[in-house]
Amino acid sequence: MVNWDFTPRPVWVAYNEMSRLLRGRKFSHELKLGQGRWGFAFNGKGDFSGDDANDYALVAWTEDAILADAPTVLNIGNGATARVVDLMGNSSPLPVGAGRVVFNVRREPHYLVIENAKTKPMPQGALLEVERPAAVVPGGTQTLKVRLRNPLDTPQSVRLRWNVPALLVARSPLTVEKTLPPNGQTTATLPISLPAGTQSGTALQQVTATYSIGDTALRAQAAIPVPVGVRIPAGDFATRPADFSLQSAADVVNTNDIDPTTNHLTWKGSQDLSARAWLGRGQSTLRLRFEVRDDAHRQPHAGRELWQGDSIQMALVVPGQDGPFELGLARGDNGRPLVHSWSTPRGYNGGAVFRAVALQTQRKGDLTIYEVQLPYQAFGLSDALLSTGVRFSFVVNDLDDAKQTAREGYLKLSDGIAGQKDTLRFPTLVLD
Ligand SMILES: [Ca+2]
Ligand SMILES: [Ca+2]
Repeated sequence: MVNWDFTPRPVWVAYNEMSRLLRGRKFSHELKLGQGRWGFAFNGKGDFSGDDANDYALVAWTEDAILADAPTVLNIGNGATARVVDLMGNSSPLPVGAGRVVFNVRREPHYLVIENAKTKPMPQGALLEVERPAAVVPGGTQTLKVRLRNPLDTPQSVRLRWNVPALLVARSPLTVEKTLPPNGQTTATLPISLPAGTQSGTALQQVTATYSIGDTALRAQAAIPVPVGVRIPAGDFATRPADFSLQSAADVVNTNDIDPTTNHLTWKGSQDLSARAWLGRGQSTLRLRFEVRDDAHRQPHAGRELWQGDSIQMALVVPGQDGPFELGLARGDNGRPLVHSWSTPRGYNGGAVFRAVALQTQRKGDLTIYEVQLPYQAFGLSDALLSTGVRFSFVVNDLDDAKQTAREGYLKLSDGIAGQKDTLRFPTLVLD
């Protein structure tokens, strides 16, 4: 929790806040929030906060990295007060309407502090629930869907407002008003399209849905990340620009800067590690070319440990298949091409898949070049599927220091490969 010179790391503050809110309070109950979401309630007078048996401190978070917002209704009774507190101790009051409060359960844990509760705070479901959206590609349309609830025992007129980023075009009105029966629910949809020829530059566009119930203080806001498809033009790799270029600090993940003793392993610029990648159709194959600029080549590993050395880690999700292909591509310290299959969709054999991969590597100065061919047959691919769209991502792992054997850092096209596995974070590619 502290650096070598006893200055605090952020976790010190988070631990301090957890102790301040929870120490001395008794565990009361778990909040049932649905799959991948966790919440726990602590009750009573604590050592540093809380006055009596009607005070609660709740903590909740979700493990879903993309659809993070889950605005949850809790019944706490009229006259109760509520405030939300973040990990760093920043506190803001939450409105209480009709004896209820809306607590947005997010990826980062937050506390809900309730004073003078009239009832044990129990979740009554999501006020606004988002369905995971499919990707929209240039020239295409997708429909966003949310479920709206009235948690009250009286009919309510409810209002939903969509906020759509400039890149996307909404195909129906942005404000919806309806009357919901007591404890009723309904579905609202919004068709959106992406104009043909759009170059988005980002894998996700964020639509926001804001929902309010009658003249109560009950309102909820949820971010809806819409994956944006990337069009991959046809043409010779040598004469057209790269489909992906990872050159800047924003593309790098390297955590060696948290400790001064590992400072020499941090990313030092594009000559330390940067990459360009092309994709295209071959003779019944998906062709890929990666050009990696890397100051020192080191790949002492093989098999499932390939990711610890200089390597490409790539993943591909083909529509209709159950799970991703995840492959490692490397040039060994002896110059040999190395391939590993970490994961295949159900029904595919990892050994057959990695034997089908054709990989050639070259090292020219500080460039490592990977030429890859993935036969359609081995990967369940077709020309038609590449036109419909496949989800794809890669990371470029870097190992330089002769005294290290573990990956120092990596470049990422997107989240979802290194760190938490989540193929929904991959961009969708549509090949010409
Ligand atoms: Ca390097
Ligand atoms: Ca290296």
